[in-house]
Amino acid sequence: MEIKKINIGLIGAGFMAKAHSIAYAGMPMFFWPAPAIPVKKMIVDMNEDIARDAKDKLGFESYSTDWHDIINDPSIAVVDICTPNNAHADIAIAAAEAGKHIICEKPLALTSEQARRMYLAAKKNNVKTMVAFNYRKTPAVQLAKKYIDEGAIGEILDFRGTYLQDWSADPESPLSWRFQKAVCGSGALGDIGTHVVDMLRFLVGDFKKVNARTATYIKERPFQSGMSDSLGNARVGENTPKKAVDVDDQCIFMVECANGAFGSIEATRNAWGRNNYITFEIHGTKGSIYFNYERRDELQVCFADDAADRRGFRTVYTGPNHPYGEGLWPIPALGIGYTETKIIECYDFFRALQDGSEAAPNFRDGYAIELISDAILESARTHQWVDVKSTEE
Ligand code: SOE
Repeated sequence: MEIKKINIGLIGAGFMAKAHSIAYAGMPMFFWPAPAIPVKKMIVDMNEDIARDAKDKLGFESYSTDWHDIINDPSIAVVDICTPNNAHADIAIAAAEAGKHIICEKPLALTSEQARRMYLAAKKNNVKTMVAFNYRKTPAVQLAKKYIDEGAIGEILDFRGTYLQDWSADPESPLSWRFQKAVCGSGALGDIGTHVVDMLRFLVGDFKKVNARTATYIKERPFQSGMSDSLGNARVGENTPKKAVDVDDQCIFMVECANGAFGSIEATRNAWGRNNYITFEIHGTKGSIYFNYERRDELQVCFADDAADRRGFRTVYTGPNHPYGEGLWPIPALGIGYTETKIIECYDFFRALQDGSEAAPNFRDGYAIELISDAILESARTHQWVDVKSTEE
C-alpha cells in the first residue's frame, strides 16, 4: 500500500522537539495503515550547535538557524512550532500565508490578540492547525469524554481540576523564559493551567464566566538568559543577579459554564511533592468520573444505577476496548506514557490532513483558551466575575 509522505519542518530544538520527533517516528508503528508517513525534513534552532546536534539526535535530514528556511522550502507541508511562546505568532502567520499546515505548542500565543491573528490567518489560508494540548489525548481522558457523550453520568453538575507541579518551588531555581512575561505571556496559568482548561472545555463545555485569584510568591529569581530551560534543575551560579518575576506562580479560579455546570481549577508549579498532578473529578446526575494523570492508565468511575450494595468508584484500565485502543497496546495496563499522548496527537493531526476534517484542539480552541486566560487575569486584578469573550466577537 502506497502511503503519502509528508515533510515536516520543526522549529525550536528543546524538550518539545524531542517529544514531537518521537511521535513522528512512532505514529505509523502504532496506527497502521498510517494516515501519512511524517518525514523529518528540517530542524531549526537559533543556536547552531543545538540545531546540528538535534538534527543527528532526532533524525532530521537537515538543520538551519533561520526558521524562514522552513517557510521558504516548498517541499515542507507541515510546520511544527516548539519555540518559547513569544515566537509562535510570527512563525504561525508566515506558515499559514505560505499555505503550510501547523502544529503549535501551547499556549497558542502571548496574548489573545496574537492568537486571534493566528486563527484568522490559518482560516483565510485554509490550512489545518493543531495546538499541542496533549493531555486530552490520554486514552482515559478520551474514555471520560465517551462516557459523558453517551450520558453515562447524566447531566454534568460540577467539576474540579488541578495541575500541580513543584519544579519551580525553590526560590533559587532560575528565572528562565517561563517566568518572563515578554517571552511566556503568563506563568502557571499559561504553562500548565491551560492544559486543564483545555481538558475541561473538551469534557464539560464552553466556559462562560470566571472568578480568579493569582499570586506570585517568589518575587525574584536568579536571571537566566537565553531560551534553554531545564525546568528548575539548572543552577545559574551563586552570584547571578536576581530579577523580578512578572508572572503568576499560582492561579485558582471558579468557572461557570455555558451549560450551567460549575467548577474550580487550580494550577501551580510550587506545590512541593507534586510532579505532574493533573486531575479532574466530574459529578453528574447519574455518576462521577475521576482522573489523575500520575495514574494515567486508569479512569475511576461511579455509576448511580449500580446496585446500592456495590455502588462506588471502580477503576477501568484503558486498553484495546477503549479510544485509540486499536493502535496502542494489546492488553490494558501495559502502560500509557507521555509519548503515547504525543503519538495520538500526531495521528489525529495527520488524519485531519488526510480526510479534510478539522483537527482538535485547533487554533480556534487555542484562541478560545487565550480569551479564557484574559478573563482569568482580569478577574484576578478586579476580584470580580468576568465574562469570557467568544471567538466570534
Ligand atoms: C512545565 O511546566 C511543563 O514542561 C509544561 O510546559 C508542559 O506543557 C507540561 O506538559 C509539562 O510541564
